[in-house]
Parts: sequence; structure tokens; C-alpha cells
Amino acid sequence: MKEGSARKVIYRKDYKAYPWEVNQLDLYFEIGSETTIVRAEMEFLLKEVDSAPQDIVLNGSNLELVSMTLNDRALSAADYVIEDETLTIPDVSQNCVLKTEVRIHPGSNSALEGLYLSGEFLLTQCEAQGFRKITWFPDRPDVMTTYRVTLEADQSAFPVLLSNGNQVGSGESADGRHWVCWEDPFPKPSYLFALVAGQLALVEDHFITRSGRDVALRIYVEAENIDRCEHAMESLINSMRWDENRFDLEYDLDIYHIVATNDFNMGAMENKSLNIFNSIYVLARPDTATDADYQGIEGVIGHEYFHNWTGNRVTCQDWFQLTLKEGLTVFRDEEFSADMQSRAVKRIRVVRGLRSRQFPEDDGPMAHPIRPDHYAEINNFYTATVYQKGATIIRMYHTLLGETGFQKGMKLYFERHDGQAVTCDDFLAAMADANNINLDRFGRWYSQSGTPQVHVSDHYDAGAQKYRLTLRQHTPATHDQKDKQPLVLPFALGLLTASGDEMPLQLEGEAEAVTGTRLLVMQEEQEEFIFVGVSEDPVPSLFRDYSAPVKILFDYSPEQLATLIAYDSDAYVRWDAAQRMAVNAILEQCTRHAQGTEMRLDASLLKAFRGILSDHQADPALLAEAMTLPDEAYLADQMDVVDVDGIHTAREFIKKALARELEVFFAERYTGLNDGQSYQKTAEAMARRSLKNICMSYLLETDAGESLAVAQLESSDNMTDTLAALQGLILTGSPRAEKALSEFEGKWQSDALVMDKWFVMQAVKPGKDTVNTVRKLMDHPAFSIQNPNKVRALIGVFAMLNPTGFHAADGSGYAFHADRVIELDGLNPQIAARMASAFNRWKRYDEGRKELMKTELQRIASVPDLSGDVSEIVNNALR
Ligand code: 7ML
Ligand code: ZN
Repeated sequence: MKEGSARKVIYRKDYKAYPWEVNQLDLYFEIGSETTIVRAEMEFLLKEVDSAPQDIVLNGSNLELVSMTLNDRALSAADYVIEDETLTIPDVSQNCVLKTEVRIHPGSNSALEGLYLSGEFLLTQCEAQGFRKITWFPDRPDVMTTYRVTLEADQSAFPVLLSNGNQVGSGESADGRHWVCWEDPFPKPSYLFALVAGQLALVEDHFITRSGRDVALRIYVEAENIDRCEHAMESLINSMRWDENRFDLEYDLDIYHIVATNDFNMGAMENKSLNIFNSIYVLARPDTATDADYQGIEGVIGHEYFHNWTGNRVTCQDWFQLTLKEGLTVFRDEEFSADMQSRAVKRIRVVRGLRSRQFPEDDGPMAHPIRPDHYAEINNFYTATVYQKGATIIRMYHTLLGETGFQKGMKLYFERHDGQAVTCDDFLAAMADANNINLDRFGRWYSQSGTPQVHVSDHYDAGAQKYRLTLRQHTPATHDQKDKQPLVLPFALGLLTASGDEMPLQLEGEAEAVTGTRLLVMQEEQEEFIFVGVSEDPVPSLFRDYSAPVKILFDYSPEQLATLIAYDSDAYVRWDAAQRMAVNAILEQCTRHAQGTEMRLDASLLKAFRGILSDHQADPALLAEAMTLPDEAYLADQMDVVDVDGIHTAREFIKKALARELEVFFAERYTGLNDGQSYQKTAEAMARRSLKNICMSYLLETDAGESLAVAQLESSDNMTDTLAALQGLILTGSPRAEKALSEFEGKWQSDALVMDKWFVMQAVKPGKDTVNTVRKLMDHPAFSIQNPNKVRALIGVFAMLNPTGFHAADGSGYAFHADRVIELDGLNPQIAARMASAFNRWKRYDEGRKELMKTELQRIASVPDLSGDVSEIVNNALR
């Protein structure tokens, strides 16, 4: 059977504990790029002393078996059964020692899972099921053991030899070879194993934990990147301090490694004391990385560090529980970023991401609960639902219990489960027990997919001074589930007067009123909240701080939205009101465009923008968020049948109209912010750059823009300003764009990360011709189909962030993309599957496009030996 090819579906309900304890795993690697020899020795102890004989089941994939012994007796093919990716030694009746020797070939491993080559060095990626590509082992997260790992390699090619835990020995061996031995005292599942071998440069610092442990912090990168590690190191130190202060959690070893690689399928990986990172999330210098990159590094360094407790010390019983560690760790990294930067800005960006990526997923053919009930390929379930929606569920515990109650729950969770592999139910039980409350109904969030809709209606009775809010929740059926139940929704609410003052809130039956945000909890399908002593018809400020991950349906008048935008105390509500106004304006023009009526700019939107531009009090980053128009994918989500070109045309129209009407305001703000100060890394400086560059993007819609952008490009001392100017010139079709692009290329051609940006800028250019640019760029020396970052920058960005290019009516974008999915499937099934998901929402388009996309999906599905990864995605889409 071809590697990765169609596996059977695995069900959560079929979970069975492993009957054996694995006492200790000794690994010996004879390292070579072409061939690596792996010797493993492990002890199996029956969990139940008087148990009947049990099978020993091991996982392995693409391993060349050299030898295998059980209690020193050589096993032959007659002693075991190999089927799919498992090897079964039947009916073993006693504790025993298993020894194996296998050969693997890292140099020809293009899937970037298991042991593989990146440039000149070797490294591993084991989550979720990569360890089975290294050696025979029960490759499941509930089998935890201690590891001792010896790495032996040529000293000059592989001077650095790293694995998990502490270095306990090293020495020279024959023929210019050397060895290093590592021991990890903490039992861990195999997915947290890692090794790195090669020539790498080291940046070192240290952190003293609050109990006085002096931890060596070592970041390994390729030598030319040695001057780009400062921010990552600072982020690591901040993460360690923050986890002590906010979560009372301290680091538990004397050493912490981070290794950066250009060849990585994902963002990063939390292997115990040996994190491996996609270099995007480590390397930064002001002239090579944008503010968004700096923030991404801080967040991801935090994320992987926080996994040490939420993931490593307490891990998952099985892969259905993935959100147990990922939802929780995303919540923790969001809170870290919020505490380090601006809480409000972080919250808005999180909500934007949830709406533009998770909502579509939850409404498409791959819809699944945060804790899925089944999968064919687990790699397809590292999703926005498991991660981002999972984090919103954790945030709701926090909202319901408060910081103190939540931390009590965390404390009990660690007291009960440190060192164990557990389930989402265990987490819920710890939260409930620590706070003495019943969270059974809240638990439905784990098993129900789809985005709930909350229909809000209100009624004001002036005579009685009463205000009634009626909430009705409804989750539409999803692909995977027909019947839905009501969920627990924390509902944070405020009421404003028409002039923007916060009203005191007093529910019927309560003794007195309280001012400010009120946290209510909705549990039933329909609930009514009646407020008394309400002196005027209020403007409701709903789901403040986005207190539940729902679609809020309320028919706001333009005046009410204007009040919220101008006055609400909650930054999320202000931003959301501005988005609603922009969505309404754009969709209305989209309709007019379709009807052949002339488009026009809404007076209320114009007025709101004028207000935003004149606000010199608010955080500039919040103003920038408020003026960032909803993206085309989010707009598409609001339509029954997506009008690709209409959305694009209407959005462009609104942007240009705002720019023309408010040119003076944009120019004034731009000039004020473009103060010639040299680059600073502070949150304030980043906020100012974000507002400045949003203003420039509007000014580029006017005659004044081009010269501003050119001047900014020429004087810029940082990548944020450079990229904003260059991207702006490209998008507006300026004749200056081509020269600027080629100068940029000349300057950065040998810099992998910066060249990714160069690919992105060209791949997002709207219009049907971009497919040809993208095809041509595939021949550029900096592009490689084998490298996931390049594939994402060029192919992924074209398919997912360029609707008018990908969805060109002639199907050229679809055909190109399907060819890439097929090409990638033979190299890297995980990346191929991610790319294939660009077709997931095909049923939401017009008949012509639907037919074209369906044809491409069928073409992919019919490829012989298609991987299980891609097969699950395309067959779900077609079903
Ligand atoms: C999410 C990760 C993976 C996959 C990293 C791989 C990880 C699994 C790994 C948020 C921030 C940074 C990285 C990721 C992410 C998809 C996304 N355990 O740590 O979750
Ligand atoms: Zn993670």
C-alpha cells in the first residue's frame, strides 16, 4: 500500500487503552542523510498483573526492518503480522524486552514528517503520527515513557546533535565520528520526540525561574541568520515570566532549545525542551520582518512554550482530544499577546480570523465539532475549528468563572492530571469541581459543530420604562450533523443612550441597577431579559468582547451603528459596528452593480469614517482596524450565491469613494504619523505604523497616493513600511510597481523569508491574469514546490486570498490549482490536502463555477494512488 493512501475511518467511541506499560525507550541513531540506522530497545510491562496474554501492537511506516528480538530471541516473519501501519506480536504472556533495528532514508523524505533533511541538517517532526516513520513503537499519545537517546554521526557534517531533555554524555568514536547522549526525565508520548543533527549556529541566553532554576535558552539557526534571533529570545523570556505570573507555572528542566528550519509543514512544534520552528516564527530584523511578523513570533514562541504544561505535562488520551491541548494553548497565547500588547487590538484580530477562516470551515464539507467523532487522516484535523474555535470555548469558561475561578480550575486540572494523557471531559470536570458548578450543558460545545445564530429582537415600552431583549439561538444543520441543541452562551451586554452614555442596568425583580457591562447567561433556545427603569429606547451593545462565538443577528439602524462606533466602551463592539456598516454598504452596492444601477457611497459610512479619522484619543491600531474593510471572503460568506466580481467591484468602489471624499482627512493623518522617526519595536510605534499604512492604502486610490508610496518606499527603514508601499503600488497598478518589485527582488533574492513576501505580493493581485504570473513565478530560482513556505506564499495565497484570480470565470485558476494539488500529492500529502481545501466551498458559487470546480475535484479524486490526506478532503467536498 502506498504511503498515506486511503486508510479506514477511525471513531472516537472505539478508543481502547493500551494493555502495556512501556517502561523506558532507548534509542540509538547512526546518523546519515542518505541512510540512518535506528536501534530501539524498550521494556513492555503488562498493566494488569494477572492479565491474559496480550498482543503487542506497534506502529511503523516505510521502515526497512533489519532485525527484531523479543527477550533476545530473534523474531521471524512467522512470529508477527504486519498490516497497514501496524505490526502485531500475538499473545505475549509476560513482561518482555523488545529490540529492533531499522533503516530509514531522511534525504528522500519529501513529506517532511518523521526524520528529514532541511538544507544541510536533519530534523524530525512527529506530531501527530510521524514517530512511526522513525522506528516501530506504539505511536499513540496515551503511551508515555522516558527516553534515552544516543546520536552518533560524522563530526564535521553534524557537529550539533540534539534531542529532548538533558545531555548526559558525549564522546568521539572512530572515523571522525562523535556521539551525544540525551535523557529526558519526563515520561512523554512519542509525538513529542525530536532530534536535530547538523551544522547550526547558536544564540544563547538564560532565564532564572522564580524558584531559582537557571535555565539555558539556546536558539539554533543557520549561520547567516544569527543576527535575527533577538526578538524570538526576548519573546521566550517574556513567555516564561508571564506563565509564572499569570498561570503560576514554572519551567521544569535546565535547558530549552529552539531550532529554526525553512522546511516545515506547520508553524512550529512543542517537542519537550527541543521546540522546532518554521523560520518565519523565529527570524526577524526590522528590515526583513513586518510588525505582523514580530507579533506572530511573540505569539508562536509563547504558544509552543505554554504547551510545556498544556500538552506536554498533561497530554491527550487520543487524537480526538486534540483541542484539549490546542484550544487551551491558543487561549493562553492569545492572553499572553493581549497582556504584552493591546488587549483590544488582539481581541479584534482574533475575531476577524475566526470569522474569515473558522466560520466558513464550520459551514462547509469538513464541518466538525472541536472534538471530532471520527477522522480518516488526523493531519486534516489541525483546523481552525480545533484551534481557534477551541480557544473560544476555553475563553467562555474564563468568562463564566472569572479569572480566579478559571485559575482554580487550572490548578485542580494539574493536581489531578500531571503526567497523564487525558480527555476534554477531564478538563471540564476539573473546571466544574474546582468551582462547584455543573457544566454538563456547557459540554455540548465539544460535540456540536456549526456556528450558532443568535437572533436578537427588542421592544421598548416608554410608558412602563421597560426594555425587553429577546434572544433566540439556532444552529443550522451542518454536513456532519442534522439535529442541534441549545448551547450555553455567555452574553455580555451594555445599553447606550442615543448620545452614547452607558445606561444603568436593572433586570426585573432585582433590587438595584448596576452600571457598565452586565454578564448574562443564555441556556435555552429562547430567553427574554426585561430591564426596568429604562429612560429611553436604548442602543444595545451585544456580546461585548465577543463573549460567545456566534453570529449575532440584530437589525441595527444606521443611527444605532453610528452611536456604537462613536461611543461604545467596548472596542470589539465599536469595531464590529463599523464592520457591519461597511458590510451593509458594500453588499448594497454589489446588488446595485448586479442590477446595472449606479453604485453610491452611503452617507452614514462616510460620516463614521470621518469620525474615526478625527479621533485623536483612541489607540491608532484600533482606528486602523475599524477602517480595514471586511475582506472579500467574509463578504462572500454573507451572500447566498457568491458574486465574485460583484463583491470585488463594490468593495473597490466603496474604498475609492471613501478615499476621494475624505482625502484631506487621510492625508492629514498620514502626514501626522509619517514623522520621520526611526524604527522602533514598541507597541505604540507599531500602532502608529498600522494607522499610517491604512491611510496610505486609501490615499493610493487618489491621485496623491503614488508619490506618497514611492517616497515611503525610498525612505523606509523597516519592512512594514516598505511592504505597505510596494504592495500598494502593485495593487493600484502603478507603472512604478514593476521597477520597485525588481529592485526588491535584486536586494532580497537570496533571502528565503523575504522572497516569500515577494511571491505573496504578486499572487494576491486581483484579476484573471494573475494565474499566468503565478505560473511563471513557479520557475523563479527562489521558488520550490518542495518547500511548504513557498507553496503557501505563491499557490496557497493565490487560491485562498485572491478570489478574482482563483475564481476567474473561465476556470483557469481552478485548473492550475488542481494541477498543483496533484503535483504536491506525490511529494507532501499534508500540504497537498491543505491546498485541496481551497475547493471546499464550491457549492456556494454560480452554476458555471460550480461545474468547473466539481470537474477539478473529480479530476483530483480520480488520481491513482491518491494520498489518504487529499482523498478525505476531496471526497468530503464531492459528497
Ligand atoms: C497554532 C501548530 C500546528 C498546526 C503548532 C502543529 C502546534 C501542531 C503543534 C497556533 C500558533 C502556532 C502554531 C499553531 C499550529 C497548526 C497550527 N502542536 O504547536 O499546535
Ligand atoms: Zn499547539
